[in-house]
Amino acid sequence: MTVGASERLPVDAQLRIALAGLPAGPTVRAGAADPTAPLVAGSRLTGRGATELLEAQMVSRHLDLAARALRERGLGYYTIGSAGHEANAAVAAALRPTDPALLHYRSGAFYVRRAMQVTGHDPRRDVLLGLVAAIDEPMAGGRHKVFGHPDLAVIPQTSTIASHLPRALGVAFSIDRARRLGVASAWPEDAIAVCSFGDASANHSTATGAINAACRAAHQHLPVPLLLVCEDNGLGISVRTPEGWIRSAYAQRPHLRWFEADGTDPGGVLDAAADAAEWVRTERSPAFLHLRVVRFLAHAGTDVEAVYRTPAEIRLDLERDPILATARVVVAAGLAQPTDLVERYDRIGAEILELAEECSTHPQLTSAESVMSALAPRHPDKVRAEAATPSSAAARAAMFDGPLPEYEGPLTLAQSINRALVDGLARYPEMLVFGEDVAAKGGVYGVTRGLLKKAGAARVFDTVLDEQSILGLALGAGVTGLLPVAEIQYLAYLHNAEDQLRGEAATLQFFSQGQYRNPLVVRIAGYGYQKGFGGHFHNDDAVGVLRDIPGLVIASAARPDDAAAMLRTCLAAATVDGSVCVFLEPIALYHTADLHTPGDGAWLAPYAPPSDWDDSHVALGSARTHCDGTDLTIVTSGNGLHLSLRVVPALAARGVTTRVVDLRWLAPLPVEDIVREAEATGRVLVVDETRRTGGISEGVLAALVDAGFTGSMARVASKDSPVPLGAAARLVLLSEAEIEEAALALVRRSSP
Ligand SMILES: Cc1ncc(C[n+]2csc(CCOP(=O)(O)OP(=O)(O)O)c2C)c(N)n1
Ligand SMILES: [Mg+2]
Repeated sequence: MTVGASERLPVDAQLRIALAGLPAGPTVRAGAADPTAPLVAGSRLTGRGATELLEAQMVSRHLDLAARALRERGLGYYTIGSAGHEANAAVAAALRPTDPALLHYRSGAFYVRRAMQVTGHDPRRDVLLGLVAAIDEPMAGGRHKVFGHPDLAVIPQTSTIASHLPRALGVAFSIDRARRLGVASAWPEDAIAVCSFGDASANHSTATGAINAACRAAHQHLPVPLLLVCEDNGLGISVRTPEGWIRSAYAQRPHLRWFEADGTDPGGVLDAAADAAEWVRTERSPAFLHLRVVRFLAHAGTDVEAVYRTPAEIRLDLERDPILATARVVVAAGLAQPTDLVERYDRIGAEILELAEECSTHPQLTSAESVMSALAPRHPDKVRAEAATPSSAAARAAMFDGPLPEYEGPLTLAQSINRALVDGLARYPEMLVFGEDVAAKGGVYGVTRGLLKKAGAARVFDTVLDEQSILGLALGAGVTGLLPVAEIQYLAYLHNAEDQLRGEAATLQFFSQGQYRNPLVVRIAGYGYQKGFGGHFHNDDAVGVLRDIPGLVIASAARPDDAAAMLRTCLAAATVDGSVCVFLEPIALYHTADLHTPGDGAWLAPYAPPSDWDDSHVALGSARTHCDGTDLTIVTSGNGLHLSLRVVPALAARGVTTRVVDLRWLAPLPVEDIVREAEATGRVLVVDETRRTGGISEGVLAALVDAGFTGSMARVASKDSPVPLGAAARLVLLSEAEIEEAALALVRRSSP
């Protein structure tokens, strides 16, 4: 049996009948018509354009049919199609193949039409290989069915609806920002970003936030060349979009130019898309193109639309087939006769089925290693070399515009991070620092103070108060070639935007085999111990949501000397490997100077400049051991380091000598160092300032168990509770007394 041997689906059968039944057009007179002339005066649709459009639409339709046929035989794994949406091919025709595109999962005809603009590409093969999860699918390599290709400037999307809009905003913003900064960009200077999505998706807060951010930027006269294309089929799976809703929500939106077209009018779609693209390209301002389309073949292969739609409604849609609409134009122009089109349609279908048959034999991924090979590449030697390479003395001097930090004397954690950011700005002309209140105010805690003045408003700037847009900006900047250092003001405020890290940032290399990357560093102030101030949201320590994101780097610096070197390492890892790094900063230690006694200055440290090979870099996943006791190993991080080191003398007074391991990286966890230091004493107390559940201690203890550590283990952690205001905060946060008590108990119970 061949792939397509089963009965024709109604949409397929109906289209063939309708094509055959079109009234015959004028006789074709070879060479008489100019293929480059408009078919209708004033329209951009030419004879050649209409023929190419029809070709792309038919190819896309047959790819959907092949997806069903493959699925039926258990050879394909994806059936969400583009059938009914093929008017989007005209949007591709109106754009340049170098305009970065972030596509809706029903923008298949766009993808096909764009591939036709670049010689040597076979979009049929790309899509079919995706459907069968073949290793040689050019974008995701068998990890997902995506529309994406590095040669076509199509950035692959995950299937979380609307999650690509913040990145699209970021790409649009970065096209012009890269030009302004004079740094290399992945896109031409006059490119525009195009982003398609469904009508139901247009309601998602991720979408509305990104569109709002684009409009706000345009309001500020910032260039945001973003073409938003809403492919409105009136449905979100089974839920109807109220008639006229998209128009009423977006047609009158200030700073968002409105364009619209009906999918059954190919010339109209091309003209509207071309007008919109031209407007966005020249004005560098966002536009919204509303495409009215229909959805054939239900939501996906498993969706029975008869449950929520009437047969009459489904039948009526068939009359609005965009392929039939283009065919009408082609026949009416004398470019082909109806019988030619049926023949062409069948020929394309047969070729695609044959190709599908061949693609279905291609191998899939066969090992966990090969699946994960693209997730988060790590080249520690290159990262080390990159981190240790200073910018020129002149560049540093110009950027610091004052004494170099290595001559400033001992610095606090906040000061060290600040100086490392300045060094980064000197080293990487493509580096941007942005977030809420980071510019003029210099951050809530002064960590970004002075950066605006030093690096200028093009590189250090405040953003809209929307964490999804902040991260989206970073994602778009990263994929464009910039080095974004975004700030999320508090850990609690990452959570509303976390999918931008989880679903988007951390998966891009995975779903593109590293052909697209979004290097980025997200600085987040967090953790507790702010002496009762701020309540839960300013003392949040929920690191579990980060620790379980595959491939994410999580830095958690407690000391000023570690912080500068770790930040430098994150910038280097982002540059070398495209790493996605979260840099957690303990607010309570920002301005801490002392450890044991007031005035001891033991929490201050001199700044190691980037040229100091040993001190200027901290390898990912490497811990630091303080003290060299032999009775007990405390494993900790963040505020836990400060608390634990303060307990060391008390333990010594009780005859227990301690070594304290600062994890420094919560991911990758420094397993080798943990195990070595555990073996050194045979006893491990994990001191976790976060939570008993979902915090850090579970991972550390599991790593010790996995490594076969047979010594004694215990843990102390903060309570599984939000942090209350005032003195009550102390009731749920881990205390020095608890650490001391747990340490002594562990030593007691494990001593002969
Ligand atoms: C954030 C999120 N929520 C829910 C889903 C499940 N889901 C997939 S498609 C879809 C409907 C999308 O409708 P629309 O945006 O109109 O696109 P269409 O499929 O109609 O083209 C839903 C709810 C999802 N993918 N992502
Ligand atoms: Mg829809």
